[in-house]
Amino acid sequence: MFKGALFDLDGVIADTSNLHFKAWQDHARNYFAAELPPSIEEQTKGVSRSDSLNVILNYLDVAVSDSMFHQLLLEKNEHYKDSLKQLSPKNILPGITTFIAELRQHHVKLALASASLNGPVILEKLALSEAFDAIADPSKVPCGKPAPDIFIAAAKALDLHPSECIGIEDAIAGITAINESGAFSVAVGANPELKTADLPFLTTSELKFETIRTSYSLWQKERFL
Ligand code: B16
Ligand code: MG
Repeated sequence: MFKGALFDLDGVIADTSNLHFKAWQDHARNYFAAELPPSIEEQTKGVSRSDSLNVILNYLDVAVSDSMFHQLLLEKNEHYKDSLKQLSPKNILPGITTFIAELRQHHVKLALASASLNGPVILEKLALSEAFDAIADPSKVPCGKPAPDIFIAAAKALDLHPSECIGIEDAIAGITAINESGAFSVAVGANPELKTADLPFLTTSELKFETIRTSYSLWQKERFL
């Protein structure tokens, strides 16, 4: 049985990933008179703010000065934070409250492994801070997703080895990060590339504790064969 659950935030706990993309989309329109396609939304999911901006500038084939780069980051975050003003427990994705309660009933420890520097504020607004035993700080890890660092840090914050944990993600970069960390990866989302997860689900409402427990046990046994 796993002892820890390492949660991504945007797109797993709350419906905030579209707010990130909306902020980037508005930036692209205002500054570069351009539209960002859905493929860019996918490429920026789970990816840090500055890495996301690099993805967008590459797509637009635009070079900007360092000061402009920082200005764009700052403004994007202000815009994003404005959109969080109304955030409340109503924004928790379907099934997540029950899933978290089930994990806690089974004495599973919970850690946040989000790339977002706004993670602690968002958990607070969702009234979920108390449910989490630890929050891994993305500013303190050497590399962002798809590197495994944030999941390794989250497991460590729970005093666990990653292999004793499940990680839950909606982003391809995030699933790669969990797989590299040595934790058991659970994906939520319809993108076929998420099938590289140990256990993929289409939506958060399908996250079932018993299904995950059974699949994790098989995975553990196979690792030692
Ligand atoms: P911030 P996650 C990620 O959160 C988002 O998916 C990604 O779109 C965003 O760029 C990143 O956080 C950084 O967020 O600008 O708030 O620091 O999915 O890892 O929970
Ligand atoms: Mg995410």
